[in-house]
Amino acid sequence: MLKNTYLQEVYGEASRRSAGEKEFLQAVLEVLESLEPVIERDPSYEKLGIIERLIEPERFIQFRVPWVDDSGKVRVNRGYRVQFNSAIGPYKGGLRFHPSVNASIIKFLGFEQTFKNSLTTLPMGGGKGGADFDPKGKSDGEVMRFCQSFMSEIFRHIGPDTDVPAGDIGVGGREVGFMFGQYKRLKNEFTGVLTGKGLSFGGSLARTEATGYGACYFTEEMLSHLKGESLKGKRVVISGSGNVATYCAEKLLQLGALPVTVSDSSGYAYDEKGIDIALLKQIKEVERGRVSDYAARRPGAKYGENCREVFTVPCDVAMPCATQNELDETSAEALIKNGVIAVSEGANMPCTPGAVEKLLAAGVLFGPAKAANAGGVATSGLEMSQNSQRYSWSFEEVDSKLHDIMKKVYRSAAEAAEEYGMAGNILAGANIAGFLKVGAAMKAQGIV
Ligand code: NDP
Ligand code: 2IT
Repeated sequence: MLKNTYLQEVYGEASRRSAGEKEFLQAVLEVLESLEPVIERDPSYEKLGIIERLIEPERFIQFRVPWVDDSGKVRVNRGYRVQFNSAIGPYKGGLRFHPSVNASIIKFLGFEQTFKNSLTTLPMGGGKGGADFDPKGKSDGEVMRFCQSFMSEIFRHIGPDTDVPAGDIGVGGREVGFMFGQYKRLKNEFTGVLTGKGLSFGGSLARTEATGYGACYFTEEMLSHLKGESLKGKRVVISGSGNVATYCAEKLLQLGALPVTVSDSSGYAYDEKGIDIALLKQIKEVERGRVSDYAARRPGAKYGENCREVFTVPCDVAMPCATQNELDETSAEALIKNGVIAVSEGANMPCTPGAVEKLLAAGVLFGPAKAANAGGVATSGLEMSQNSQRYSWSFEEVDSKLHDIMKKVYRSAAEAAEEYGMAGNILAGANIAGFLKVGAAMKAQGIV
């Protein structure tokens, strides 16, 4: 609930203008709630219309993506790119290919990305894009033709100093490779216009691992600072079984924790011995299979058909790594009842506002997405640096920079929370810290 009348008016106008864009408005409201003390302390934000400008994308592009399927039939999808905010650097953010993609989803992700990128300490503005294309069940040829058609439109809007897309749900190394090839062909330029590229053509070591690893580094910092604890020996419930979930599980095992679940939209696997990473990668990355295959092939693992029930599995820490609004109040209640001490968001906005409220009220540590999962885009920023230098760093160098960045992300969120009288509220702290840098840059650059 907003108490500040200026912010109430801004949110009222946003609700009118973006009526029906439920995920976008949810993300905006959460940020505005955190910014109340900041706006009240410094009236110039209001006078300069910083918040009104911050919630309105600089540019929103929607386009037709026609492609031909294997049977020769022409298909049409809808493509998007939102260029949300370029105050602190070129637009930067992933592309999502999933049937649920629409303007609201793309705008919520682009809005969040602006704050997340600011928190990384690197010079990147906020952007996001994607299409309502479903790569599931498509052949490599179909995916390639779709990616080429998608790039044939967005190539004119992006560039290594303008806007640098990457992966997200449904977009991994294969899709980035096809899109990079088409960009290079259209522009006759070999530049770092996308991140998450293959290692043989400019990709960064540790980018694949970065989001999951980074989420663990962040959670470790939060547990240590606020509870004097570590991940060692903790049972962890993970949702999702894609890029973020897989490397989150891998790092947890390295840190001596026990990840006991993975899920997809069809169900979840409970593996009390701890997730077998080699088997998970074989099924998900090589065979493009399902969590049900994992459960069937892993002795002792159990399978449940309702993916939301993954959060009923008892754990010390939960790391939702699948999609937005997957962890609701019922899931939060189940986690609290089972004694969870921390929830860290690997996915973007996986916890509903009601769930967050319940977790905070119960004293559960909460690592918000824009801080906890910032390691992916941070390492994309490191990939951009390596591309500009025409050089590449070792895995250890990149991983150690990532680790350092995640500590800084945590520290700046924790310090901002303290500074504004909300010590321990890392959600508010991350929103405030992310905002302060973007807000200062916007003030300095005049009315644009
Ligand atoms: P992947 O495509 O690799 O994996 C997505 C996973 O989430 C799959 O297991 C998928 O299951 C599951 N999932 C997707 N939609 C739903 C749904 N509606 N209900 C239940 N499960 C679902 O994507 P990523 O691992 O890259 O992304 C996961 C999350 O992390 C997203 O929120 C993304 O925005 C966020 N993120 C990703 C970053 C990255 O670097 N990749 C960086 C920061 C955040 P199924 O196969 O059944 O669809
Ligand atoms: O949500 C995200 O931060 C991502 N999908 C990663 C974006 C990127 O540019 O690496």
